[in-house]
Amino acid sequence: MAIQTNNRLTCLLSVLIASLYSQLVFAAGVPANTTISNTATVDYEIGGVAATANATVTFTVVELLDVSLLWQDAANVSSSSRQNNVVITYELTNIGNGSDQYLLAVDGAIAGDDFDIAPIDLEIWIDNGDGLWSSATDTLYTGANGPVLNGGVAGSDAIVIFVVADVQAGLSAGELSNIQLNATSDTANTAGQTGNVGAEIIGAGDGGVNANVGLTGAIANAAGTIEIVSSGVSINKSVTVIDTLGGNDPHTGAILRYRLDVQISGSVAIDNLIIVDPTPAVTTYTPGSIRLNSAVQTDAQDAPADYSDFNVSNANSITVDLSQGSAVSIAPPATFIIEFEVTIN
Ligand SMILES: [Ca+2]
Ligand SMILES: [Ca+2]
Ligand SMILES: [Ca+2]
Ligand SMILES: [Ca+2]
Repeated sequence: MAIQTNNRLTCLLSVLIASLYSQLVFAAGVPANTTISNTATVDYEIGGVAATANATVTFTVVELLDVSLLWQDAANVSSSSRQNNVVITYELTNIGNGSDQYLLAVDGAIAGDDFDIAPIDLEIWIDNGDGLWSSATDTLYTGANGPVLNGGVAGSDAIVIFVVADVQAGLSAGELSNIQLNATSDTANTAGQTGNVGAEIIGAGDGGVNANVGLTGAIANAAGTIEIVSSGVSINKSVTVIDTLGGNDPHTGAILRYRLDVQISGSVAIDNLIIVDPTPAVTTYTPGSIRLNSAVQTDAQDAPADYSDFNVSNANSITVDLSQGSAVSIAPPATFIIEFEVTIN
């Protein structure tokens, strides 16, 4: 009878082992390199005497290599034709159960849209955690510094990635360009198993456990779209003559009151908008005559009192920095009126 009981016990444990194995190998939620033990107990009697047998199986969870990449912008990213630093946002997530580093690549030459962006005009940046791109605080991807994400640790499994594009000139409103970001598991890539779903990479997982290439093939890509929108800065210049006799004849001594109407249109914010207007020949600038939207501006370079000057930033010219030392991005629509006076010599 003892032999029969042992056979039965062996059979039960085999089922248990098979069941445990199938669950553990594919349990992405359990961190890689986690040890799981399970002890089975069998109670029985021999000749009326109670007895107990135990059997323990121990597994170490293997690492599953899986990755997800999603485009995050709510709509097409607007750009004017010829604009720098157009930012497309993606989220990279390690949906495996271990720690993995990722190789990143961007492709600006996707077919089936209206235009391509040259590789030299595309950069990949890794966010510092605030979700906003800044060249001062985020990290430029160089090929060797891909993000390390841990799918087994909540909060350490995802990161925002930016593609920053310089869009060329000569494009028309409505034209689209799809920009594809690719992320590849470094572990799968190193083993030459990228895309090989189900491949087992011996000893390549966390802590030396085996790594399995998951259903994503350990590679992901996502495309975001840039859309060209109309945008522009227009400037219109006019002059009023105020002569010394109360009329408007441009003779010696007459005042020329110049007016510049600057208009920002379209849907893309304008940066570094600086207006420079040289004093015409045979005229003399009237000190203290600069007005911006009717507000008096000083001739001195005295920001932040104002951002206008005469003959400081540019020789014998008025200069009005509407972007206030690169601090202000001007969103359309916006209108500025700049006035200044000169006298005919
Ligand atoms: Ca790993
Ligand atoms: Ca394209
Ligand atoms: Ca950031
Ligand atoms: Ca000033």
